Amino acid sequence: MTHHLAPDQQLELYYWMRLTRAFDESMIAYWKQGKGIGGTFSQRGHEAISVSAAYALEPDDVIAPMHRDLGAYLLRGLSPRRIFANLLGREAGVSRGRDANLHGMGDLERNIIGFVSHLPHSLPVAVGAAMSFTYRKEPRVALTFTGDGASSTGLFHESLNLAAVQRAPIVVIVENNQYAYSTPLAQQTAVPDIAERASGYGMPGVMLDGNDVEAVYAGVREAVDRARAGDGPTLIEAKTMRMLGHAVHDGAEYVPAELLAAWEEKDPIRRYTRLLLERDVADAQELAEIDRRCEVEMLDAIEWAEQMPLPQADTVTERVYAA
Ligand SMILES: Cc1ncc(C[n+]2csc(CCOP(=O)(O)OP(=O)(O)O)c2C)c(N)n1
Ligand SMILES: [Mg+2]
Repeated sequence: MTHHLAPDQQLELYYWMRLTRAFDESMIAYWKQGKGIGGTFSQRGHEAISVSAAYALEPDDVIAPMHRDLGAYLLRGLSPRRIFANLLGREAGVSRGRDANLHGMGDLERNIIGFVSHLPHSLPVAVGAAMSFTYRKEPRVALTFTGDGASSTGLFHESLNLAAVQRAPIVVIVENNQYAYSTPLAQQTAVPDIAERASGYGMPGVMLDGNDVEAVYAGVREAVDRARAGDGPTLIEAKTMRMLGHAVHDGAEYVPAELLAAWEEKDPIRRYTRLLLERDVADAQELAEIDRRCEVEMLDAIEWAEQMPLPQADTVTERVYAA
């Protein structure tokens, strides 16, 4: 392996994936009790991608996550407390309760660009950030994510074309989860492997198993190193499956049960658990201890967020247009 992960790093990846899953499960259960207010996008199936991509960056690098990248927001230092408070529209939330959602959760002190929209409006912003690093001769990299559906929009093509011709230090990850809301991949593009499109822009295209956390880490790390060395952008396609509906209100009856069952076998956390046990990096009890820690963190986050006040009405126009 080009980039060897030490045992403590492997356990860190496990922890971040577990925390992401614990957050997702708590958030969904909370909404199903009728207590949530904003849109709730399931993360199940995306944990390995969001966590290991963020793990491959330096703190100075800029990241522009999307609505299925909770793992990246957490790993980058936004606490479960602040994110849950955001989902409850509280002043203590990341966007000060301006959007009770994972949308707009930027924090420029942590080099996180707030999510602009799906389809893929963060992409040109991230390309701009990458180009600014070149102009200023800063050894920094930008990384952003987009969906399979978003990869068929005009803005995706324009952004990648510009990134390539400018040799911008950017890594673009398409999280191919087989669906764009209710539209299956085959109905929105005739290209089965989105990574293939990279040659049309003049950049390397890399296809990764998005449910293999170490494979994603290695692939992203290589692309990040290439960008930092001045060798331009990379398009990465990480294949996974959206295991739940588009958001909590969507029962996703349109997804064949056999497809979900096949992907369930490849669940990124279960797979990594098996691998860590096989390698003797930890025993079952140590992993269960990490799981418990995540549950405790989530209970604390929810209890804290529920006690936080809503924004004051007279501050409603503050920070609407800029962070
Ligand atoms: C400009 C715009 N059009 C439509 C929407 C509604 N919308 C949000 S996500 C989505 C589907 C996105 O699919 P994909 O890019 O595959 O990402 P995924 O949700 O599967 O991760 C749609 C239609 C939007 N947010 N913005
Ligand atoms: Mg999709």
